[in-house]
Amino acid sequence: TRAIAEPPVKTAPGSNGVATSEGDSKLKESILQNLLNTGSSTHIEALDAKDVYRGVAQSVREKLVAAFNRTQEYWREEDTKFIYYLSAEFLMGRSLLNTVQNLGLGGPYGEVLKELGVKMEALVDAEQNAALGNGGLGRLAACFLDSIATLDLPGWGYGIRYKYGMFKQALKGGYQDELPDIWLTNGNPWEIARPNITYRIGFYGTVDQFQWSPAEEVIAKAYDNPIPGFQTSTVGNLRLWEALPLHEFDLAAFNKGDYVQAVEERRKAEDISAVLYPNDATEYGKELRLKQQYFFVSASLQDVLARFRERHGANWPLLPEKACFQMNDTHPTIAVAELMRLLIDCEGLGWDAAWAITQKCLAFTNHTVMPEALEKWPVAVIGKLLPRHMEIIDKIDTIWKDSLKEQEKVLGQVEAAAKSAPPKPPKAEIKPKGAVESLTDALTFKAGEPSGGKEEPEEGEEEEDPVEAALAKYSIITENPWEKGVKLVNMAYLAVVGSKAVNGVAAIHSEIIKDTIFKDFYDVMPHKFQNKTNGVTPRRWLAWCNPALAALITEALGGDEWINDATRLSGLRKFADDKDFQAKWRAIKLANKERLAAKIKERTGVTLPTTPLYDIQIKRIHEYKRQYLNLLSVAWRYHQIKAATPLERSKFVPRVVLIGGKAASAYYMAKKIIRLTTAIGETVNSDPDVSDLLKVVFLPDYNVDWAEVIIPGSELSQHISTAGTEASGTSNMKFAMNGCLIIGTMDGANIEIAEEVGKENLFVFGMPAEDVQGWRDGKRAEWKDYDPRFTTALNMIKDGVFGDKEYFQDLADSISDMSKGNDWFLVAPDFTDYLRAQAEVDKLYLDQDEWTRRSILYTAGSGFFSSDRTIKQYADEIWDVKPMPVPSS
Ligand code: B1N
Repeated sequence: TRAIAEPPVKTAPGSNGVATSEGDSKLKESILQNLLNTGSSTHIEALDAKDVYRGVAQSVREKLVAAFNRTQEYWREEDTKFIYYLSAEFLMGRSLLNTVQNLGLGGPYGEVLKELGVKMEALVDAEQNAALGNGGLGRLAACFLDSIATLDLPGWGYGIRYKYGMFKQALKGGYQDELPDIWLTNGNPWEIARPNITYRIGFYGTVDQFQWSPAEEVIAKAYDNPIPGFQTSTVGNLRLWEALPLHEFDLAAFNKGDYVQAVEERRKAEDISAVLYPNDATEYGKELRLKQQYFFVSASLQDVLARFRERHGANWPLLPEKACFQMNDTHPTIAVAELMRLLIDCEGLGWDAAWAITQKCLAFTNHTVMPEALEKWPVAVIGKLLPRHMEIIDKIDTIWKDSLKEQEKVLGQVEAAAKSAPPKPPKAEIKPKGAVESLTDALTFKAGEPSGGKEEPEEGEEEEDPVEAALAKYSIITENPWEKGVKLVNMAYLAVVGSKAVNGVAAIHSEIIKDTIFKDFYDVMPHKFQNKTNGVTPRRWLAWCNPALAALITEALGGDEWINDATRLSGLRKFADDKDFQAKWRAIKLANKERLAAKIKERTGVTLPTTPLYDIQIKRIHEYKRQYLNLLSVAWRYHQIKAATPLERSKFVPRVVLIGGKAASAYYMAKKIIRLTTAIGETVNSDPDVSDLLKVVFLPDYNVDWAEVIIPGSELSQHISTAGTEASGTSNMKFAMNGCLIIGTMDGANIEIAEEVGKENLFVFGMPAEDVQGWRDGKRAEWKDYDPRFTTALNMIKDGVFGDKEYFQDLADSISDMSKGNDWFLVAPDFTDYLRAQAEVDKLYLDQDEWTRRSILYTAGSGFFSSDRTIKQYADEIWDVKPMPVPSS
């Protein structure tokens, strides 16, 4: 268990400015006093876990806030350069254990709680998850904050204080049911409300002579969430904004007797920070979402500019030396236009001066090539909600394209275009599903959608200027390929043009974006493009979530320095073949499996054996992540076991297959995948022929705190996206850190994990990214080579072996008969090699020594995937921000 009574590491006294030498008695006093302050009593035995949690959390908060104040005051005095991480999502998870441990207070709190007869684990479970994010992108932002603070880098996160975070997933008859995430009801001891820090945010209205008069205004109010670093007294900050009405109460309406109208404004304003959009890399496009984006971006920029002005007056050219804004995907990219507006309209700068500053202050990270997630807002929507910004974007686009005419490379194209009247583009044909022209199209357009071919202008329509036509591919404002005449703002293009640096999140992904979605931009400004391979914090994702393994690692390495310098994990390599060490390693894995099995029992009622191989796939449910591939192989395994004789059965390697993840609420196929998982589970788990050889369980409501139990207890994890579709993945890194073997495709960060751990130690399968395009636009048409095992497994679903035959029909159809353009994510052609890799898994599991040796090598090779490494690279290569630790007085 993760009782902090036995801290995995000892913090050397004085190595952390927060861990004080104050005795147990003082700490005990503080807890008891805070129990009284939070309205409980000091008769702990009579309190429930939630009450005790609140008292203990308050006592921790006192120490946290004291260090937070010292850090922030010092940084303010030093007037140092800051990194501001702008993100619509921060998936923080729980804070109590992380805060206690990061502050180096695990030992003292453990002692006192023991004395008080309280189990730390019970307190941990009493805390609500802060789930202000969807998945990888939001959790990455949280890991980054941990590393920024740990590395003493002056930096803040900026986002939205959603009242409702990621929905809670329940199962209703095996189907996903979505429930609101009411996470603030018991209060939030980890935030500091800042009623004095407020900004006005405008919407709608008109522009006259560049002056915007918003028709609607709301207030953004700040809440600070201190972020403790580890083994440092630095405590960083996550500032989240809440939306409130400008006028509390419409007295005029009230006096007219319309009470409901009187509170209408309040309701409308509060809507803006009410709920996180639960779409991970899937469709967007709601005006409220754009409102949210502008709301938090404007508040954050106003906040930074206000502090700058206080210090430096109107010396705006100095701003890039004091602030860098990292835009986490396209969600905050309206920042390009907002920074321009604030500098020009509010601070009185000229266009060129403002543009030079903007381009030096902003940087952009792309996280996906999935076309549905690449935000393109209709000009009409931006024009209505943010009319002044639309003007600015229009002008940025014009000036940008004009500037290109001077670039030699572009000049050539433009001249050529001007000389010869352009050849008439072919009429756009509606191609069969999935047929695309190029890799760009393959990765950026969905099956069945037109692949970008321009339609021939109709009779009487204006012929386009050839120069303009040559420049069209660089346009930030483009025509909607599916709706003639509808203009869209490509937010990623706006970000690329407005930023000093653009990066992808894993080596392969950073290459793909240069070849596909940003190819034309890369051609004319290659210097902007970089890679920053993602990382995860080894504090939360190894040291705190897997205390027993952490203790063994510390013992083996002769110290806990690896927690802040994960590259030292490589020191474990020399223990990989050590049988004693292997036995200890294995014993810890087994204990973690038992802890996981107990959690599963608690949350699902299912009792699982702990001797089988624990095989896990946890991530958002998405067709590109191919949970379907996993399920088909499970169906095939089930079929084989059923068909086997008793003697043959004894040769099967027992497996527990666990799948967890949420489906976006409107994602039809993803919801069917969930139901297919539960349906297979119902059939398999109750079949006496199978008994303990195979168990299939869907883990409902997968979230950060679940992950902290699942990952340490897993032996095999699946990262099996179609090559070229998963930008990076970050759970693969967490699994590797915890010594879990990987079955995966050569996609995202799997490739770099294979490099670090040794490719031969992963179960690698599937076609490489380079082949995907060929499959999608050509090979699929003739391919008839269906693996009979694939057909058998698919037919089991179609024939109703798992029930719900009609319900699964279109799911089955979606991967049947590729020649008709189905199976966009190439499940069928990868199936054979996947089964080959799975057979290797079974075989290796029989050799526990070899399995354990590899497991050790995963942890040993995972150092590169610490977010400390990632953040150092951002700080050096993009942000130019230097560590600024608070001097010990
Ligand atoms: O970002 C992660 C990566 O590790 C994953 O591979 C990637 O899929 C994920 C729209 C997204 N990309 N795009 C999103 C999230 C919410 C939303 O509304 C898109 N998430 C990712 C971290 O780099």
